[in-house]
Amino acid sequence: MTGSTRNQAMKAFSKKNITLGACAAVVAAAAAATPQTGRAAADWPFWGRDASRNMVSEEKGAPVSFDAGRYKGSTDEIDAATTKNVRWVAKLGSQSYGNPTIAGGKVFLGTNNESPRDPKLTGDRAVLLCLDEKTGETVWQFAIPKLGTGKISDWEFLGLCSSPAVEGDRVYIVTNRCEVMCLDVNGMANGNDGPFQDEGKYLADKGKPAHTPGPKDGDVIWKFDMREELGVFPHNITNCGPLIVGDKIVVTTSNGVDWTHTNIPNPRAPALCMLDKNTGKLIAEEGAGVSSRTLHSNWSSPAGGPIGGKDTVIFGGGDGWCYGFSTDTVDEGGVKLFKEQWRFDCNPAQYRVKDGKPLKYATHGGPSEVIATPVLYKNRVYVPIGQDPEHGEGLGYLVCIDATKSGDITKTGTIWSYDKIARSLSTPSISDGLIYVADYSGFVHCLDAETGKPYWVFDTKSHIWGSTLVVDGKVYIGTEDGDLIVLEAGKTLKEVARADMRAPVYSSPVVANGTLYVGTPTHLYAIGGAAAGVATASATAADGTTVALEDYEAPSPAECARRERERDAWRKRYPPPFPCRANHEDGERRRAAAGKASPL
Ligand SMILES: [Ca+2]
Repeated sequence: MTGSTRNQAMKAFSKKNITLGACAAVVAAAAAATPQTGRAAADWPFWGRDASRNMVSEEKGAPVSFDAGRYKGSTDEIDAATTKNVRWVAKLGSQSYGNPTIAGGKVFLGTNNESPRDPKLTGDRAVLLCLDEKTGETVWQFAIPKLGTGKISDWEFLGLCSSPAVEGDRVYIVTNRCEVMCLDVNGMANGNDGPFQDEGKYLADKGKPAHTPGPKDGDVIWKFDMREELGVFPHNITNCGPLIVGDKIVVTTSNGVDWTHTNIPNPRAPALCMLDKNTGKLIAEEGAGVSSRTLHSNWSSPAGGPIGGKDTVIFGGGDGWCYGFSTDTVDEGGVKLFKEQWRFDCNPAQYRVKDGKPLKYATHGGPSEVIATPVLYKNRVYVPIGQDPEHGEGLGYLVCIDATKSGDITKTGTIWSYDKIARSLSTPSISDGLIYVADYSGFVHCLDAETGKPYWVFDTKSHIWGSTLVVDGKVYIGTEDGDLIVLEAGKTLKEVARADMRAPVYSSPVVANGTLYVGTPTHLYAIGGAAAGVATASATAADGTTVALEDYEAPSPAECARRERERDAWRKRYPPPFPCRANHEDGERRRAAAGKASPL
């Protein structure tokens, strides 16, 4: 990202109303499933639910009928009485990108400090929130100070981007300060567990006296500073949903270019590292040279699982290649490295070189890195390429890789590829032989997972940052324009429902224990969930009914206009970090000029 566009973003958003194809807010469902019939209820403890990162849940009866409610007057507080089937709404900061993870009766998620929970810890910080799964009330928070580098390595107000990974009584994150951190899920309430004991000093602003941690503060077990220990130069911000493999934790470093966007300050620093999850000690680093070829940054979270009986880490590189690493290590001059099994260039040759000349990065038809998380499914890896949303729209590519091969498998490992997808940040979902994947230009694609044959493309008419969730025969996707759209899973395209979230949905919906979680930058909604035996917060909530599409009454023009005003007010209060809307208009112009309404 570059920093000069913030004001333009504000202008772009205040000038233009957000127009949507539909104003439907109370969403409708054709299926008669109710939360009470929920089965296979389970936690969602990691980014992507498990190591394969395939965002498919086995739960039944996930909520589709709900209303996100109205703001109280001109405030950004949701009036609970106006919500429908919403169990609780938690106020977040002003920007939240990562997903909530749900485990052991708690909900963990990252945000910034624009709704400070502790009057003693104010100012810009990245915040890990731990909420009660039943009530949404704050159990504890960890409000991490900024690095002070500005946009170069810890962009103002972006908050904690990492989706926490929870296992037992430990929660793992990668902080805005480029640290891997292990915390106690119980926070300070049960005492200060260690070895790390310096929370008070850590939480204090530079030059200020140490904070006195209380029972509502987070409790750090250990931390590993990737800038100090590995010489990482994070570009803009550090992001990663940590991967846990046995006793090891694998994380992306976010090493990348500096403010010039042409210089890589440390091309020898790894893009990926592996630590002992119990001690935080370094086990191995990536030595494949990813950083030296990095186009922008390394933000893709690792996936993993057994391939041919061997624990394998799958990594989408900032160089646009995808890698399979064994968790075995090799010693190279005293440095322990991941053992590389295979590598695959996810960019087709024509995105790299044209007429013998390398194509420039960030141009519409040039090469891209991997930001989405590769998905491991039946010994195959599915991964799209994409770029920072600030770079706008551009050509994408989706590949299906045979992960059982070894060496450079760009030529030999392609099972199929698909070029009708735009740049994508979205992690695919694979279910019943079909792959669903969204792109940044706003299209959701459904293809045959075996052959790559496309079945349908759905235009959300908005940008998409987040990923699809498949649950109970439905595909959920959130959009930048603030819709949560529900499509029928299957070879035939059908829109089932649409909810107006009143604010952009940058994150991905997840489902845990019968509850659907949808996050906007400012609020986290826990939707439905009567099956979990939870008290309902609003008068109309969790009535267990769904509204059939044909019985659904569309809101009046006056109500639609009111909602538009509400969205506009939200966007004026919380302008995005760069002109998203202008980017989308640019994409629409390109498609119109090419005479294409859809990429197919
Ligand atoms: Ca503790």
